Amino acid sequence: MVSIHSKWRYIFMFLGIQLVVMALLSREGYQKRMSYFIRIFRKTDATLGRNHTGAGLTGGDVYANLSHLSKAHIHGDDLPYCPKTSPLISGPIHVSFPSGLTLEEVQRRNPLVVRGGRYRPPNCDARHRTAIIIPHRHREHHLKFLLYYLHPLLQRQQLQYGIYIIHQAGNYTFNRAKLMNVGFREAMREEDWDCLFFHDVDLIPEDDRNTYVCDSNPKHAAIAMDKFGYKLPYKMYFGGVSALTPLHYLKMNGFPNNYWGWGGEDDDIGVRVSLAGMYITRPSLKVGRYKMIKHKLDKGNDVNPKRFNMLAKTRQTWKLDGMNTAEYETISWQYLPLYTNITVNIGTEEVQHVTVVEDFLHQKINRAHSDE
Ligand code: UDH
Ligand code: MN
Repeated sequence: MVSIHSKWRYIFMFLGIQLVVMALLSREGYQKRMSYFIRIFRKTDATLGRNHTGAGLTGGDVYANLSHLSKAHIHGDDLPYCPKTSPLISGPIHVSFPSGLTLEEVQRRNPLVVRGGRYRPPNCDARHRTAIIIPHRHREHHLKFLLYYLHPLLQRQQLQYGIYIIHQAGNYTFNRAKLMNVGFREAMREEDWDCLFFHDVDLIPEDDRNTYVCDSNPKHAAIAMDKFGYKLPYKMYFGGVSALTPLHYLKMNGFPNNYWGWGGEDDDIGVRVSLAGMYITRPSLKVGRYKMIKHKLDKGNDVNPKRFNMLAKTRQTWKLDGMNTAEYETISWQYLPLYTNITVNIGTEEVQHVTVVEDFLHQKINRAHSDE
């Protein structure tokens, strides 16, 4: 028989445990603590890279499913199509930034990637050809990590792909959107890509179900970033990583060329999508997750104070400024082992301004002629 005394003891103990659990759950960051405990129990699972525990918890090793692919397979004409959903996809990926990583190590771990950062699945014919366009200057450290995670992720998705770094030459103010226009033109000049991913260098995908394939409308892929609490910051947000077909890109006249410095250009691009009669598609919050490598605002990329005024005029400017007016000078083209580097002189604000104004006048004159 249990005495009344010890009965109460059990009741108090039970209530006490409940209180501790409730306190844990109600405090900010409880997910982290819970995932820590869960990880202890699931340790063997996680190291195999087959962790399906869902977003928010730990992820698997991005290289886990790739070791059986080998150079022994030869790209022949008679390869079957790859399956519609790749069997190599496994879900959440563990992302961390070990200090000793080198490009040589990334190269060693990606033996099937060829000159210029190209890849084709060795044992099936890819259903999709995707070019990754990355605007870049002085972020070699971030690039190394992106390549470490992106190469195996794209291979897991059985894509044919190529990675292009569009490197802005000189020290003049950075211009992210104009570099994207350069990337589009140069990549399409080289190959008939059916999808282009415009990708910040510091965003690391955390789930390989976020496929690097285009939709019927422009797709915003980086929907849940850690820096925004894994939520979309606002409905029209189109920054970080986005995917467009060549047709989408041309329909909206590409990206603006005249946003110098930080901010505004991604919203301008989002507005262009709807002005061109399209809409933004997105993966689920669970899948479109990215970690941003922490950094400060770069030298040469000060916040652009004109961005709000410019944004207010997108409706008037999008046809006058974009892919049709992107002027630049390619300085060098290098096929490196893990990517193609295109160094480009994109000029300065004044030059571009004159071009846009001239273009505007030309159009006016042409219109006046055609009205005659
Ligand atoms: N980029 C470069 N070099 C530069 C500037 C930008 O490569 O000097 C590229 C790079 O691909 C980067 C992208 O442009 O990922 C976007 O620039 P960003 O990373 O500076 O933009 P973000 O919105 O900046 O991440 C936030 C400013 C951080 C301030 C943090 C203060 N707490
Ligand atoms: Mn950033």
